[in-house]
Amino acid sequence: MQDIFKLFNKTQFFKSATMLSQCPAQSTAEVAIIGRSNTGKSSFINVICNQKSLCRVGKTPGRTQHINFFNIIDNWFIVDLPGFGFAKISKKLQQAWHKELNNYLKKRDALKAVFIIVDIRRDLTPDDEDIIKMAIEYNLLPVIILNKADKISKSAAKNQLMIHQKHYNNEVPCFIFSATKKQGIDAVLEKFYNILVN
Ligand SMILES: Nc1nc2c(ncn2[C@@H]2O[C@H](COP(=O)(O)OP(=O)(O)O)[C@@H](O)[C@H]2O)c(=O)[nH]1
Ligand SMILES: [Mg+2]
Repeated sequence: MQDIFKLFNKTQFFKSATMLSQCPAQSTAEVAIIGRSNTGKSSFINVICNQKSLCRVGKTPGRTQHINFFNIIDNWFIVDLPGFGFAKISKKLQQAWHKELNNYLKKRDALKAVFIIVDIRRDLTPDDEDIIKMAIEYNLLPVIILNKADKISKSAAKNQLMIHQKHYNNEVPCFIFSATKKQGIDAVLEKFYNILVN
């Protein structure tokens, strides 16, 4: 466990892309992080890498949809996908992005899993559910991260976990997490590492 922690701590920003065709060619295994804006994607990446400012937290997304690649080691990457569900971008741009995302999930050989970051207090959005459906269809592992667990009681968190697990017949791994309280890191990192290795 300590070794995995050390490995992720080495993660560095690699590049920013506006199109998925600009994905690094040397990647052999990568995990994409996605979710509605403000659910804590940037905080999640910072915390699993035990770094303060690898990703900018709380930054209002602009008009440009950036995809950020972080290099864990050699050919392993964490991919920070733009958050969806904010009003600033036009319908047309949103549709274009959905198409691009669909292509990436479908065609990117290096991609192994998609971590969907959600606010534990809220239901999954139709976008979240779409991503999970697409991931399953394209043979990727969807993983649900129930973030901001510090905002509710332990029993309420467990209850939310059970609801999500039941909804997907225990076929989609779900984790209770808090980026703020650094809760749930060990289990999530272990999962992350196993995905990259296999
Ligand atoms: N209470 C609480 N707040 C969080 C947690 N994770 C992120 N936040 C806050 O939620 C806001 C959005 O976080 P950010 O990482 O930028 O979300 P992103 O838009 O999905 O990348 C920030 O104000 C964070 O400090 C958490 O686990 N608990
Ligand atoms: Mg962010």
